[in-house]
Parts: sequence; C-alpha cells; structure tokens
Amino acid sequence: MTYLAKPRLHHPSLHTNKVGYTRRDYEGKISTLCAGCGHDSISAAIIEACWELDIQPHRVAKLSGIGCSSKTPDYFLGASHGFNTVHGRMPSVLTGANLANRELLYLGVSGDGDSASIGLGQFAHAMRRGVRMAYIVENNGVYGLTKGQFSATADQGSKSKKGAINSDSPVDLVAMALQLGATYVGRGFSGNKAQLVPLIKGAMEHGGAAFIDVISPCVAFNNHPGSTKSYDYVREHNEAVSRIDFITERSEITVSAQPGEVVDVRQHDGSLLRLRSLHSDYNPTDRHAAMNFMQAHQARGEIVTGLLYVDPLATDLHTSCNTTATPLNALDAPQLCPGAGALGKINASLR
Ligand SMILES: Cc1ncc(C[n+]2csc(CCOP(=O)(O)OP(=O)(O)O)c2C)c(N)n1
Ligand code: SF4
Ligand SMILES: [Mg+2]
Repeated sequence: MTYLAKPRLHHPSLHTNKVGYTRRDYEGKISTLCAGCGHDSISAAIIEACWELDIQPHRVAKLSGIGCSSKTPDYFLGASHGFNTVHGRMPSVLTGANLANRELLYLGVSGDGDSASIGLGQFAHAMRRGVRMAYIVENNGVYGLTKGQFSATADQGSKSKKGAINSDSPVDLVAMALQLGATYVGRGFSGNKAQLVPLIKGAMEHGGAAFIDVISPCVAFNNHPGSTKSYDYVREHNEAVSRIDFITERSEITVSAQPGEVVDVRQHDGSLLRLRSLHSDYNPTDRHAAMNFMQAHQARGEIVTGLLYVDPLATDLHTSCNTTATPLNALDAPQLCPGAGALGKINASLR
C-alpha cells in the first residue's frame, strides 16, 4: 500500500475558519515520506496557509510532477482537485488547466530534480508567461526518490552521502525566476514555519506567477556534513531579508511597528504583505536590487530567505492573451466554436 487514509472523525468542537472548515479538513492522507523529511513540514505549512486564508478546498487545484516532493499533494488538501503529472511536466499541464478555468487557485508542487533538471524548460516558460500560480519547489539538492543522486541545484563542491564531490555549477531557481519575470519570488526553509506560512499565503493570493524555493533537507540522502542543503548548514547560513506578515483585506490590521522598519505592499486583491525589513536598505519591489542583494550574499556563502521580490500590480497570462473570464466548461457550443465564417475571417486577416 502506498498511502494510508486518515480517519475522518474529529471532535465536534474543533475550531472552524470563516468558511466553516476545521484545520483537519485541509489535511490529506498519512505521509509515507521518511520521518524528518523537510517536505512534510512544507505540507504542514500549506495546510496552515490555506486554512488561515479561509480558502474553500474545492477552489484549489494542486498539481505536481514526480519525486518525493511531487508525492506530497496526496498528504494535504484531500478535498481539492489534484493531478500528479509526468516528471518535470507540471508547469505545462497547470498552464492548460489554468487557461481552461481561471476561477481555481493553482498550486504547483515540484522538486529540484523535477524543476531544475528535467523540467527546467517547463519552469522557465511558466515564469516568463506569468501563469497565475503558487509554484513551490521543495529543494533538497538531490533526487530523493531515486536514492540521492545530485540534482541541478546541488552546490559546486558539496559532498554526497558516499563522499563524491559535485563538480557542476548549480542552477539557482530564485535567480532564474527573478530574471525571467516572475512577479512574486521568495525563498524559505522547511525548518522555519513562521516565515514559510505567510510566504505561501502571499503566493496563493498573488495575481501572477509566484515562485517559492523552499530548502527542504532530505534526511535519507543529503543531511550530512559537506552537504549545503542539510538542516545544520541551512540553520548556520540562513540570512533572512525580512519578517513577513500576511493580512487579508478582511482581517483587522493589528500589527504595530516603528516607522521606517516596515514596508507595506498591497496586492491587487486588497491583501497586504507587511514586511519588517531586517536590512534597512532592502526594497522588495526592486527586481534588480533583489538580484544584486541575493548574489552579493550568496558570494559570502549565505542563503538569503524571505520575500525577495514582489510586483503588487502583477497581471497574468489571461491578461496578455485577453481571454474570457468564463471557464471554458461554462461556455456553450456557439461560443466555443464560432463557425466557419469567423475562421474564414481570421485566415483572411493573416494572408
Ligand atoms: C521521465 C522520467 N525520468 C526519470 C524518472 C526517474 N525519477 C523519478 S523521481 C526523479 C527525481 C526526483 O527528484 P526531485 O524532483 O528533486 O524530488 P525529490 O524526490 O528529491 O523530492 C527521477 C529522476 C522518471 N520518473 N521519469
Ligand atoms: S528520500 Fe529524502 S526526500 Fe524522499 S522522503 Fe526520504 S528524506 Fe524525504
Ligand atoms: Mg530533490
């Protein structure tokens, strides 16, 4: 058996959110991952974020590729739509689903092998097209499912469990997402839930392509001395750029802070990202400054985490393609197929 269903029974007095669901309603099956795997902490953060956002589970579509990370959608949001695609192909399947029905909230879950090795082209095009989604990569630097080979995000000089040294340069998905035009870019650590939950909430409510790279140690194959994706290494080298609070337009704003310490970013839907800057000169709405800041810190061996960049006025692929607001399954036959006359006109305009 590859999964265990969780019992549905729960105490009748469990706290419910504004749409009437308990936190348990956002859970999935019992995880079959190794005890201590970072991916399980990310699943817990996704559950927390969706529950706190009062999202109705049937409004979410969760898609993934292949890998331990890509198995995780089975372990959260059990009542949401799900599609476990082919290795590295989540972004194109998600793009198609999103174009067919823009009313759902899209959550893409992938691994560093899935997105930076076999799926690099797919990742790049989803980012540059501005597909509205929260794209989470659970980054452990190895192919966990196939027993720990280096992935494309493994740092040069890092050591495998058996002692081999990685000689290849790493792919940095955060740098790529920034360069390719993603409009919400963050990096988290599976061991820091307080930072991860608001990062995910902001991504779920963002109006364009949102990308979060979450360093997520693989305890079975990449958690030893010499690895740069182990719990110890990330804890020692983590440099948080900001502390983030996520406030929905419906919530009362109760956070207080000294002027100058806080940057407020209001997104299109009215939600507010409140960033307490830990670096006084950091501006999260300046793409080039974010790239320079990250690279300068990386050169010193630091892993910069937090919300690195956001464009609050982001638009998405539907805006650029000027598509109908109605999901395709709600259109009738004449609207879906306007007939030979309309096709003839289009062909004539192209001659
Ligand atoms: C087309 C194809 N090639 C190779 C594989 C074998 N394979 C399965 S998972 C995987 C890598 C998974 O690594 P990652 O995405 O980092 O996920 P992790 O297990 O580390 O969470 C590979 C190479 C496959 N399933 N399909
Ligand atoms: S092999 Fe690694 S990535 Fe896969 S479940 Fe185990 S710890 Fe997690
Ligand atoms: Mg991996």
